[in-house]
Amino acid sequence: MSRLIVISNRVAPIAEGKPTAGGLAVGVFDALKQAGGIWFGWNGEIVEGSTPPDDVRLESRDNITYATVALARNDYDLYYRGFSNGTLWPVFHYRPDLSSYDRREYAGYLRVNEWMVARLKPLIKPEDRLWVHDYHLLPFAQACRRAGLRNRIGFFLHIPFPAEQVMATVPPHQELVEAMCEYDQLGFQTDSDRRAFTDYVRRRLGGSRVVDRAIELDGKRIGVGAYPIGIYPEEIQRLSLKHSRSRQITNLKQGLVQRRLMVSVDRLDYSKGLVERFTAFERLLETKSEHRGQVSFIQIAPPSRSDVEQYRQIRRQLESAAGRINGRFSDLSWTPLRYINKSFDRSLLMSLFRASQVGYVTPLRDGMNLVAKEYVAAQPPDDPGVLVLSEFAGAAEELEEGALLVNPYDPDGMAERLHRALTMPLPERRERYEHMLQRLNDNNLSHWRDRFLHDLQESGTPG
Ligand code: ADQ
Repeated sequence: MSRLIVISNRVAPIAEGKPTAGGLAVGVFDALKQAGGIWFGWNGEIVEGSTPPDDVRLESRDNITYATVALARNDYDLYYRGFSNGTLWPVFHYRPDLSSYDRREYAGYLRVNEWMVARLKPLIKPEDRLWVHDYHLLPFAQACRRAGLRNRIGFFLHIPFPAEQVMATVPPHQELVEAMCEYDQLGFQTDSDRRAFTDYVRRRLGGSRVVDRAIELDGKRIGVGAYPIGIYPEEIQRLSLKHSRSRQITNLKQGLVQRRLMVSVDRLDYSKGLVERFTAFERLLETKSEHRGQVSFIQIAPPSRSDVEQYRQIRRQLESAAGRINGRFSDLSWTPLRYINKSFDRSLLMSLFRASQVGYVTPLRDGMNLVAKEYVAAQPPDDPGVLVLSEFAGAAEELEEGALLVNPYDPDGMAERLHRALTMPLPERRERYEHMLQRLNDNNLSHWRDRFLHDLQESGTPG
């Protein structure tokens, strides 16, 4: 079997042979371990100045070579903080109003992609397959081709692909999509994202033809598919049991007395709809007084990208909303909302999911949202909680029959759904849970990876 080379902006931390994060890290780690290969990307280090250090750090374990580079401060500002997170992230999450564009940042983005290719090239053999991840690296294949690499190259987008008119708000949109067409296989989280992409191509790239699960452009065929990323449900179930008798979870349960628990876990990001979620919770307490004193809502949201202004802003808004809600409704023995700005150990989070009656997952947009899937997998089968899920999370396409879907822009509608979730009878909860668990088992993380790698193998016309 040919080697697999994975390229992602960040290379996941290596801890006792297993990466600690979810999704990308775990899925990719397993694939690399099986096939043997290289995981290439930024190691998180920033070197002051504008000249990046050219050396690639190599570290091998578990059949994987981690090949990492540091970024120069200037490149970090232009490529990562600027174009990737200041321009692409908001637009791809349907927030062009929060996006800013600067030609220098875009030039830096293209330059860093080329610079990364130049670092990686000496490590590549002609028969290697390359699998590139996410929006930081849209032009990576184009840079590879320019550098003379003829390998098969696939790309998976972890975030949504926006509708054509929204994509068109990024000034170099056409260049970016043309660059994406240099891949042999493109993967999206959902069928809507795949359709948004092929729509763009059909309307804006002259001479292209969209055929069954592929695009034909300039005599080349590019595979285009939807590959919803999954989890390992059994692993989550096992993790959720690990802490169920720990002091932290026992104390939490005792502190709740008979109260019902609602849980949300996110990176602190405006795409996750936290302000709207808090507002809907407030609406619930306003309109359904029977829940006052009876329900506790824990929101865990460690800050991310705090050096981007929009993230500092959302943080301030949330602090103010949390203060208002608690000021309005708390009494001496009950605080309705616990808003916690730090990260937790994965197994503790899964135990928290297990201990709660409602998983409240309401992003304004999300590529997939693995928290929704993890919440379901962590539930006790005999007494499962209810998933309240935004219709704009990629996960809604798979979980629509089991979750209570909500529109996060409708606070009254969300409050009604929360009430329904908090009062749902056991037989209905079980039926919904079983439905969702079946879907998660049918499309677990190895399924996601194997389907993508299979289609990559069948795609393109390399050499
Ligand atoms: P993210 O936006 O980071 O990922 P998500 O999929 O919800 O979002 O979470 C990724 C992982 O991080 C999950 O395993 C979750 O448990 C963990 N996590 C989240 N918050 C945490 C916290 N406070 N403490 C500890 N762990 C936490 C991007 C896309 C998503 C897509 C994934 C994978 O934005 O839409 O689902 O990639 O493709």
